[in-house]
Amino acid sequence: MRLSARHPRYASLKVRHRLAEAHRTGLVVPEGLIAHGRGEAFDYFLGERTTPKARAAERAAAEWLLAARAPVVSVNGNVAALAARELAQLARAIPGLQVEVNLFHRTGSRARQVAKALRAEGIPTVRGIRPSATIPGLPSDRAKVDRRGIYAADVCLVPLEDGDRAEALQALGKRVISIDLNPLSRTSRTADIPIVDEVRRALHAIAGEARRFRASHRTSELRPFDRYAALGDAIDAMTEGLNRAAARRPRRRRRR
Ligand code: PTJ
Repeated sequence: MRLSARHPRYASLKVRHRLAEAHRTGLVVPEGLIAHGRGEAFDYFLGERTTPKARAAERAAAEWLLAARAPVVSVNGNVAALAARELAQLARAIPGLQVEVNLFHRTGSRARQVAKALRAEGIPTVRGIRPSATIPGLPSDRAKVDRRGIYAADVCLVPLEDGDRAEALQALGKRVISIDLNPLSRTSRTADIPIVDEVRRALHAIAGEARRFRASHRTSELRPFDRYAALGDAIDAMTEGLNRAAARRPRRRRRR
């Protein structure tokens, strides 16, 4: 299919096209396309921009990842298809950040495909292809992790995660940073730092903040973060977006 750059929704159509292609190769599962549609809807409400509170959460996330003893980012099919480049930026900006494949719909070949997509963007080491540990109390394949990666991590960045695993990671004493456009999801409501932003914008922003922190100072503590305020603000931003749209709604023309 040819997309015209003059189409008003060109950027969004290009992303959809990329995901559809990734689905054809098996990197993204059909459920991933559904998840993307849901994310798009929430991003519409946000005005497809990073809100100031999301930016503050991204700054806090950068600080935590730099201060962590063993930071890990967990990568599923959607994230690999959408944001492999931004993940590579993040890995460069945060020394010691481990990148681990973690799939809900897990097959060996999908895990290898995710790793291949990440390596193609310059991430040399990808964990999680042959899992060596299990997160207790989690019935899905998301429990399968790398003993030296997620299992040993103190801070986990989990873009497009499910609520069960966010809770299971916390039960193991890990701090969880989520990226999820749905502020009502269980993942967002569970995370220690919920980032309500689009995954590529969020990863890009965290990498930028990390570079700035490293150039100025480096903190060695995980400073408290007000997750309730972050979620409340995201809901407010979406409500305001909808109210503005309602105020601008086209009026029906009077028939003569
Ligand atoms: O590759 P797999 O097998 O691990 O499966 C990945 C999916 C995404 C299918 C799986 O994790 C899943 O089913 O996720 P959920 O439960 O649908 O949750 C995905 C969440 O991510 C939803 O709350 C969406 O609103 C949100 N989301 C979708 N696209 C984006 C997003 N958040 C940020 N940026 C996006 N681009």
